[in-house]
Amino acid sequence: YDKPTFLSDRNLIVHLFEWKWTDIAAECENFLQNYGYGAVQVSPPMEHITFTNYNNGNDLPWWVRYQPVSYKLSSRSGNEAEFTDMVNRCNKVGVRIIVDVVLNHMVGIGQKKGVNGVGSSGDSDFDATAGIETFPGVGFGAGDTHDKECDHDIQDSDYQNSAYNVKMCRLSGLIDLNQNSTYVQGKMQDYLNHLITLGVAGFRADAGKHMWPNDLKNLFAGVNNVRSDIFGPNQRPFIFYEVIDQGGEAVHAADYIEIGRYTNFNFGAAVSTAAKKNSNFGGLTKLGPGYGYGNLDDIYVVNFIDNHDNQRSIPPNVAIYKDGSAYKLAVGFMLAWPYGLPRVMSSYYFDTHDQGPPHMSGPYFNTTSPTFDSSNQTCQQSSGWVCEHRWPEIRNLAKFHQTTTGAAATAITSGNNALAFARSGKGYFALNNNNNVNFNLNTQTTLPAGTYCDVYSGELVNNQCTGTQIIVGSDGKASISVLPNSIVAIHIGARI
Ligand code: LM2
Ligand code: CA
Repeated sequence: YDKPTFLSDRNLIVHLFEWKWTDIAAECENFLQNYGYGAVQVSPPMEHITFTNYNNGNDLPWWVRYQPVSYKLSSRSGNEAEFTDMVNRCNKVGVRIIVDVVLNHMVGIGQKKGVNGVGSSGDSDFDATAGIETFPGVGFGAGDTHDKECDHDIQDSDYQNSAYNVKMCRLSGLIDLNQNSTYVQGKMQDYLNHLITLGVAGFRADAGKHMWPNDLKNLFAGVNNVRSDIFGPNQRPFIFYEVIDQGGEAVHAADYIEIGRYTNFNFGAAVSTAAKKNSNFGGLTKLGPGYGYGNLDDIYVVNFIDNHDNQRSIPPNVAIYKDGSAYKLAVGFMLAWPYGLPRVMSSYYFDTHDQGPPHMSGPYFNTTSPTFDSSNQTCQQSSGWVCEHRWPEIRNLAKFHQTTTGAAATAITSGNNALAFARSGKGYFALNNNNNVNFNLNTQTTLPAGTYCDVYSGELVNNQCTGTQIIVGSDGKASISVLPNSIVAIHIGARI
């Protein structure tokens, strides 16, 4: 489950948070395949709650996606036919689909039955009244939950003291499922196998921390291999677990590494702290296994700067799209430094925590599509989508990530709030996190002689650099001057 089921030089995930299936299909074809993105993490595709009275009927929060009503593929992002078309079209251009699966729980206690938006079960409406808890759309009842063991919320102190309560009690009121039951496992296996039959590559297991690793092991053991016509013979799905473990808690990320990877929140925290100038960026040349708590071996971690949850914290303890160059430096470093499997966040603009994705007025449920600026391929702000993954600096570092696949970091230079390293024979990366002084290098790049385009300030277009040019001599050396709060990155895929 550790091994990404992606094309071998595309070990990079982009989370297209709340995107519609039709838009993702087009994005795979028109953009992602050209920049080394290997997989899309999609929002949960199952049927979820809806309601009509939120924010005076003008919005529907993003978090409805984390309240499953059934495992039918019917959601704000689209229906089963659209989902299937997306998987097919993305696979065709070598971009995989990773599904966010919500297996810990169903809806929140007390969520009203009889929802009447798109995605409701219609004739199989659920009832989430405490003690009743029936979900005819999937076939779960109160006996399939952890109510007997714990019928109240996880308390803050449980995170320090009780792994049992973290796994058996309700996560903010959400009806907690018993993954130890073979009946419950069977229903979940049906769901996961359905997705595999449609051609998905793997799963992000939501709320992984709140389920027992041993139950997950048994659950996934009953899940089929991914399709051999797409992935080759005998391939297991790629799986990573949402486990927030930054130390000092009862549940450890290390408990999950036998059954897949975990979301390494320690990576984004360390890089963001440096990017926000609260620690020395030069120290990150050691970021990897053993760097600090939770940074386990390469094959166990999915790394990211921010995710859809912590970008909404007030104030965020990580860098996010609102941080401008600090964010570009953080994501740029993640994409250049060879550690773990990186995931790029792609957001919509938001002002408040709960705010849903861009949508039509009137039928609030209808998400609207991103629109693109034809001159530079970015998303138009007026469409409401940020599309960090299309920002020139980030997409070109994504390409750097692809081009340098498998090349070790060598010739590492650690400066004061600055660092630089080669990706042996494939690329060179230098980052300056100072406000006032340039970071000047006269350095061995390990690259063949030639004229390279800095892909942070520009790119290679019609055999010319639109940004800075860097000349590498026949001895592999180059003079590089990195401006304050900036990056210089060159690679063998962008050479004149
Ligand atoms: C996750 N990872 O482990 C997701 O990344 C995170 O976004 C999910 O929480 C969480 N697990 C559960 O799937 C979000 C959101 C919560 C929201 C839940 C359920 O952060 O605020 O809770 O989804 O939709 C909401 C309300 C909360 C209410 C609950 C139950 O905010 O006040 O609790 O629904 O109705 C009474
Ligand atoms: Ca649980």
